[in-house]
Amino acid sequence: MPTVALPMPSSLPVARNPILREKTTSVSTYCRICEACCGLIAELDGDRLVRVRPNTAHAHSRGFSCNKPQGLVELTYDPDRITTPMVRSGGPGEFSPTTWDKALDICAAKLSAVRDEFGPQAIANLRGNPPFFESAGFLWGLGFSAALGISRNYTINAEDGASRLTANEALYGDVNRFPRPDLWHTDLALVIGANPLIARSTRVSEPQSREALDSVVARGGRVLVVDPRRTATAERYEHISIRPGTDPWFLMGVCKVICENHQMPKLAQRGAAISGIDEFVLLAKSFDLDECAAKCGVEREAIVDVGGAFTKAASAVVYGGTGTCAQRFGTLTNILQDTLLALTGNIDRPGGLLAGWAAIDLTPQTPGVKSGTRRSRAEGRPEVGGGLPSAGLAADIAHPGIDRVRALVIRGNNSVLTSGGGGKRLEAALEKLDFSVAMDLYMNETNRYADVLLPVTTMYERDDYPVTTGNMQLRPTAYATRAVISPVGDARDAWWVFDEVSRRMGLGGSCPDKELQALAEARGERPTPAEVIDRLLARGPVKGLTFEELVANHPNGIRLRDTLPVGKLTENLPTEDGGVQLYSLQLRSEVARLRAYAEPDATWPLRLIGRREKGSQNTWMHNSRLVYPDGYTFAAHIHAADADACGVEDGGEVRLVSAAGSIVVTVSIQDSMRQGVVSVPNGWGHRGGSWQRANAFRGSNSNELVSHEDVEAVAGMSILNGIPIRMERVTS
Ligand SMILES: Nc1nc2c(c(=O)[nH]1)N[C@H]1C(S)=C(S)[C@@H](COP(=O)(O)OP(=O)(O)OC[C@H]3O[C@@H](n4cnc5c(=O)[nH]c(N)nc54)[C@H](O)[C@@H]3O)O[C@H]1N2
Ligand SMILES: Nc1nc2c(c(=O)[nH]1)N[C@H]1C(S)=C(S)[C@@H](COP(=O)(O)OP(=O)(O)OC[C@H]3O[C@@H](n4cnc5c(=O)[nH]c(N)nc54)[C@H](O)[C@@H]3O)O[C@H]1N2
Ligand code: SF4
Ligand SMILES: [Mo]
Repeated sequence: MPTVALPMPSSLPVARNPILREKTTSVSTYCRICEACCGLIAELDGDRLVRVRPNTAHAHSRGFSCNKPQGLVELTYDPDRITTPMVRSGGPGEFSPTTWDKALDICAAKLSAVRDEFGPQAIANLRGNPPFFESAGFLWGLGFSAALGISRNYTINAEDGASRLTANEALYGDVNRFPRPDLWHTDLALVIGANPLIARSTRVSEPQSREALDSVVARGGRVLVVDPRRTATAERYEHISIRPGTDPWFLMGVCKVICENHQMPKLAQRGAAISGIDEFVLLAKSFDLDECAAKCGVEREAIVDVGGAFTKAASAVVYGGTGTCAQRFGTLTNILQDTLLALTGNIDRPGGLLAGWAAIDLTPQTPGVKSGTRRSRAEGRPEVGGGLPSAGLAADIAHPGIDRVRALVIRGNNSVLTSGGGGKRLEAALEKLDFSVAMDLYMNETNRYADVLLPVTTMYERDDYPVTTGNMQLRPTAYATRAVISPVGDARDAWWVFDEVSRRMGLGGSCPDKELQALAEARGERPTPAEVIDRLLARGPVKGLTFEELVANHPNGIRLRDTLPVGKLTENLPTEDGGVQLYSLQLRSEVARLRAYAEPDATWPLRLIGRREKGSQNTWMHNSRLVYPDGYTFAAHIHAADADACGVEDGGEVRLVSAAGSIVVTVSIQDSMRQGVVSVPNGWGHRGGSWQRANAFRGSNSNELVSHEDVEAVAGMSILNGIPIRMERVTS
């Protein structure tokens, strides 16, 4: 791995030195709400955070930030936030305040009791999205699980990107071989099932996703956006409207066009070594272009055009998102995304797909990690990349047996609203636990069933370094932050909570670095997150970098490289012959399934898809007045022709019905919608959380329309997009 010398203290204009914090009102920090992790300047009045703004000089975000961090300033001081430890004093959601000491003792005693009687497998973690961006909580969480012997981790991966991981396994032999699209140097970008102008970045950490895509066009290239809805991203570039859930037909059509071009064999040789190419070419050629076009609802000419564009482009990438993961053929779609790049020689090549690179890279280094070697106990859902599907948790708690889940450690998760088809089932199951503890900013629809609720810090109240997103950056940088304010009320950091509970259980601290822990304990102290970060930095490719050095001397971060390394993505591939596998077992089984799949009959004429609104963050930004002003209306977007067919007018109410359930929503007629498609924002349906504004907005939970049983075949992902539904007018 190349070594990078530490640049001199920032050559970029320095905002304000945080060391001078007491005397100034502006300090540098960074946002940890989503993958982008943008640099921010926080304006303080004493110890009170007043405002945040983008850091125009930041090496990573270069002046971008959205409105969410300002929304989080409001949430930090929100009276609805939980800032005192609480214990259950009655039914769900009924809590009384207590002290940290008492709350931690209860957690230690109850977890010990379950562990002593039923063994560590009776305790499980339930982790949501926000904990991914909190490095110390992430690291101490690993240490906590190791100390207690917890091996069951339920996560939101099966609603997010598990099928990307199973595609990595099919193609590169390892769920952790993660390709990153070299957006800054490519000549052609196909954005499929993603909306980076609103969601900013997924599976990459790139605040400037719009500028990156604009740069493709500026270089004379093209940006093609495949989406059933004319999103902000589709609007800005070239839109290809597709029928939801049919992406493999579109991508296979594109592959066929590429394979039929006589230049293809020569093109394929430009990139990494590929296996199964002849077999794949035969398969692609066996598809009929007219059938592909009919199935995906994209004109044949458009498919031919895209195939031609990939053949001609000097370099090309595909950028996929949740729209292509959380659907019926998620794994196959992801496999085909990379396949068309393999066919055109764009794997492990500048401007194509490359491996990530970071000063701290925590990607597991064990080669050949497979999915599904472990499964959820009751329903046999696959574990992918260390995560069991949160939708499988309810059955693992409720289904009788000696190996039931009996205790749960919940952190930053709201699966009652976010897991596919599992919400009500999970609510019933949570009541059957012997014990559960939750760490959150709010009491939400899920943790209101916990026995103990622990108030944890917001990103403004803790030190951090982007440990988990570093490897996702397209232009590697390093930066860190100290907490910019003291915790509000009694809020404490999650890492400290983990450490306290494992110590009180008599199992030692939860610091993941045992050597460091021993050294600190010899001094009568406990190790800090900054010390762990320093040790991880010291093991990385950048020499001389420390947490304090970054905080004190590099408030705008440091640029480490302008490019990602070439050759690393396919270096020592743990596949049979070391090549990228184009004709994997997964591809073959999924193509057979695709061909056999019959769309449901006319009882279900419409298809449901999700929508991420500007400023939303899954379930938890709805209490912010800035992001969700008073006039906000929760609405399903529909096409005018579908409204006519249903006899509903703009602003009217409809019942959306799927085979799994039904919800009532207000409709908004939008010309951005494709006919036959209904789009409903995800993460709503608040009831019973402490967030009163969120509860007051009328909003339904689209996951009630998601099937619990009918899941994606390889990764076990919930099918959240392309759900067959019908729409009925509600007459009051
Ligand atoms: N239908 C449908 N369902 C979906 C999706 C979809 O597109 N459509 N998207 C899926 C995706 S991609 C994801 S990632 C999941 C998200 O699913 P979840 O992670 O379950 O939900 P979130 O709303 O992100 O956050 C959960 C909780 O974290 C808390 N929180 C916020 N900040 C912090 C913090 O700093 N520390 C702690 N401890 N807690 C904090 C919030 O208050 C909230 O209660 O939803 C999935 N569900
Ligand atoms: N504002 C905002 N930003 C967010 C979040 C948020 O909740 N709000 N959540 C964050 C999280 S946790 C994540 S994982 C990322 C997700 O990042 P993205 O995946 O980029 O986010 P989405 O907006 O859900 O984009 C999915 C797109 O797929 C389209 N789509 C739906 N079905 C299909 C289909 O069958 N085929 C195709 N081709 N397209 C389809 C949808 O119309 C939508 O435009 O965003 C992050 N950023
Ligand atoms: S894009 Fe994501 S990381 Fe950047 S400011 Fe918005 S929420 Fe924060
Ligand atoms: Mo996500």
